Amino acid sequence: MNEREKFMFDLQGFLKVEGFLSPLELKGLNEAFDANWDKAIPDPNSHADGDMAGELERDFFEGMLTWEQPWCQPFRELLAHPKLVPYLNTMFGRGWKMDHSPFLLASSAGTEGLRLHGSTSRLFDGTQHYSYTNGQMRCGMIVCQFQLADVNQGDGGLCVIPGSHKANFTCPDDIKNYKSNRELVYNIPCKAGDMVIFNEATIHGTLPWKASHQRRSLLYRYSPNYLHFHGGVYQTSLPAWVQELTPAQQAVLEPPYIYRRPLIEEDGVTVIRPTRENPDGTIRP
Ligand SMILES: O=C(O)CCC(=O)C(=O)O
Repeated sequence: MNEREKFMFDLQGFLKVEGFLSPLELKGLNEAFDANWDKAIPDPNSHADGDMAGELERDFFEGMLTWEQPWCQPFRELLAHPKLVPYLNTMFGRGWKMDHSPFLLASSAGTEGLRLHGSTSRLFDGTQHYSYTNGQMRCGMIVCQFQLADVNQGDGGLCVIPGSHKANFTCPDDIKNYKSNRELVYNIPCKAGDMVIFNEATIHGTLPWKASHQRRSLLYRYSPNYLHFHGGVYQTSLPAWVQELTPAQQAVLEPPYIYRRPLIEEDGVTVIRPTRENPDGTIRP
């Protein structure tokens, strides 16, 4: 993560990384969805009031890590992607984990949005926050959104209020439902293959989808190594299929804990196992 990207993420509470996915990775992910479209379910988090409303609900997919081969493989490759690890190491410090199952949001023209939400800085919430102290960024949950189709400005989809991760006052309801002060809300334009990383504390949501082509946004959420944000079925040991993954990919799926937790190096391959003599897993010359 370079100095320009650090400046932009600290300032805005989100960052766009252009061309994150290679054309081959993008193709593999899209083909996996094309082959499994029957697994779509209606969005379980639907909440679109005011001008976020639409005639259709978003399509939602999860559980892709356990789809049959070869369809699960492109999703597994993203878990500890060597281009992603430096961003997570910078935003969290060393030690982070996947929060819950990756999921896809898909929309066609006329699909509703999602009310703006985000914890800001108004109240202390360790699961959704941003701070910079002693030369280190710290974040609660981070969302990595991989765009599998173009998003032109005005198409709809992911939107943010830039800088709102540092906001101190309550966001009024008529801004949250997109009825007022629309100029505050930025619909991030992307090309297929771009990634947007945002802090869950940044006010964000979904604008109704207007484009004639389909929205396809794939979301991976990561949290600091000691916490788990999302509810649902919570596992304290790894299921058997995780043995099929690389050591780095397995480390990403470990439950929340600190003591002797495997730490992933920036190459996305090397896993450091802290010991009694080296409890923080620091690589020493
Ligand atoms: O990308 C979107 O449509 C919104 C995602 C969202 O609200 C979230 O990840 O909390």
